[in-house]
Amino acid sequence: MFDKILIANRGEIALRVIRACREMGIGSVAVHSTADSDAMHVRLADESVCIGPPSSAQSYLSVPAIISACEITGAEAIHPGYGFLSENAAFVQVVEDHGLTFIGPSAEHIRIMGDKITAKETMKALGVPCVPGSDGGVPDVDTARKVAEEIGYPVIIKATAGGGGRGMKLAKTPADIDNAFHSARSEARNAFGNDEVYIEKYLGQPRHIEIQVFGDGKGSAVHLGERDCSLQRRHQKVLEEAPGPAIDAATRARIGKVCADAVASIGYSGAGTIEFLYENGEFYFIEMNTRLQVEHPVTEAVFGVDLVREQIRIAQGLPLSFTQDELVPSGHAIEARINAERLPSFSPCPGTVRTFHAPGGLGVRMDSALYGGYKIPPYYDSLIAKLIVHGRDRPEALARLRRALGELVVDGIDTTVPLFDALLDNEDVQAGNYDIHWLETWLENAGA
Ligand code: MV4
Repeated sequence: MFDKILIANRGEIALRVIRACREMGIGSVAVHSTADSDAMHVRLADESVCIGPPSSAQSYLSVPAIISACEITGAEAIHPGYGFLSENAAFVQVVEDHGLTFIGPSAEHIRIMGDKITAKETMKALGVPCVPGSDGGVPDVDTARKVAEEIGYPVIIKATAGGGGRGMKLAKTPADIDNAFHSARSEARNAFGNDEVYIEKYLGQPRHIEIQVFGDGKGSAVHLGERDCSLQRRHQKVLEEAPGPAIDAATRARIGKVCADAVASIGYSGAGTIEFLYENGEFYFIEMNTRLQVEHPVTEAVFGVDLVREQIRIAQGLPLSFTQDELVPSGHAIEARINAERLPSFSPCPGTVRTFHAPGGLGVRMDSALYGGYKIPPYYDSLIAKLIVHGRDRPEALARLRRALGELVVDGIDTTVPLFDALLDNEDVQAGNYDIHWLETWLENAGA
């Protein structure tokens, strides 16, 4: 049993982990930059250590500073949250070399999934359905042209070191392939220091469906259904829901089993998310995330489990606290990601929060590190709150989200709350009728 966990993160996710620690009787250590001395995660943790100046590179991403903070406080394990060092295999190696426990998968699994070509080859070999495309990397434009002819246009060229939408180029016709290939390569070289690329058939109107999985690191794994995260702007998720409006119980059980079996057979440990494009009733694997995700609370709501508690248990070598048969989804959950941004441009809007009042009541969860008088620093992500609602069915969840948004007060800064009010008025959103391009198209039309 861990006595003390260090949380290598800030904001709402640091609070999320501190809360799980407290319920488990485990001490918590917050780390913070000088810009975050007054942050809620510092106040809520049992102890805190200042690890550097405001810039993330010198604080939340500083491996020596974080390892030192463990040594100073006697923390035995590190929870990375999401972002920052959460998918950094070299960091995991350093953590383990210092006799500490990383709360997450092995460095090896992070490395495999971080390289998108290797991830896809691994998943394909495990029987996970993938987007048709090149077998491995594409070394030159002639090979690119050949593969594209085989799978048919349009095609998309992706960087193996990319992910999350970075380093992708679309080729609609053979005339585009030369430019797409060379610009994907050079962008990848500049952005990631790795210019290896691969090709896929471009899917025109898919949904983004992701499956939550959990491995015990000993060859057993379960799935916790899907989330539909199609409502995105510039590869930033805006609203997520579970279950997916387009997914029925039989489909969930089928793709869920494929995913659980895949991660079980590689001996995966901890939380993971397998991302798919879903079009015309078919799933196509694109990437696997080897961390807890921002939108994990919708899964927690629908399955009634504490995923952070489960991560901590697995990291201690304990068994999963549920079997697949015990995991039965109930009702519908929706998460609204509220950012400190000014509409309609979505430009970041840091500043001092004058008044903060969180909504409450039945089926409402607010994950936020905000408080009245808090000064949002300009150095980090603009996410300020996740409002998660749970209802018996989707209409109830939608009504509850509208009601909760009405109770929320954030004065002194601009937020994206008005966007959600408008989305809830939209009949496509009400019907769950949207794909990955819906939100950007709607925003363009709203701006015109
Ligand atoms: C695709 C695609 C269409 N076809 N791959 C963007 C993020 C990265 N995870 C994968 N992405 C895409 N890959 C093929 N073969 C379209 C996207 C895509 C997208 C995917 C999920 C959610 C939003 C998106 C927005 C634009 C493009």
